[in-house]
Amino acid sequence: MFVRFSTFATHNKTILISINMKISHIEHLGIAVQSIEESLPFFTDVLGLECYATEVVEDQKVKTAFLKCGEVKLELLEPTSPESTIQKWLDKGNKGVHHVAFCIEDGVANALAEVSEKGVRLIDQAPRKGAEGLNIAFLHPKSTAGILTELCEHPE
Ligand code: CMX
Repeated sequence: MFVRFSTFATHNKTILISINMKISHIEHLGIAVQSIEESLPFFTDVLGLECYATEVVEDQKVKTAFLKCGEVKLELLEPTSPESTIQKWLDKGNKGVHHVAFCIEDGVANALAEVSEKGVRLIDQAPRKGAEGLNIAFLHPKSTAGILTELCEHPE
């Protein structure tokens, strides 16, 4: 584990903040759609991205379609039930980018402990299995600048 320090000046004071977790890249953007079938042609036929996999994630009540855009993936999320968090979000008039997922190099569990220590509200108290077999955990948008944030890592 390594420690970095973030510094910023405020009210003429410099504050040192230690950061142990390391984000390597944005793993994917989650995009909520009512219908993958209707939404996919924009990404494939207009943007020219390749849809390389679809998967139903039962416990999240979603069907997903994955597209590759360089190192970053787009994850289209279609609700499979009225109780799906995605359906509830769409029903409130939202659509488009639903969450941002960051790839953590040195463990989601460690990162959860670190961000929790800094006062961030956790949705998942411990990593769980997500789409594509990744270990994932969500942070609540009320403490992440309004962006539903996912931390994820590839299993060993
Ligand atoms: N982005 C930003 N804010 C969001 C949000 C999102 N995607 N979803 C909800 N919110 C906000 C709402 O706007 C609301 O704010 P206000 O109180 O100001 O209106 C607040 O969060 C609470 O929202 P809610 O509608 O009452 O919904 P819930 O509390 O029932 O659930 C959340 C919200 C984020 C806890 C829930 O959606 C969750 O647990 N998400 C993580 C899991 C998930 O999203 N799974 C689907 C993807 C699965 C996958 O990728 O495989």
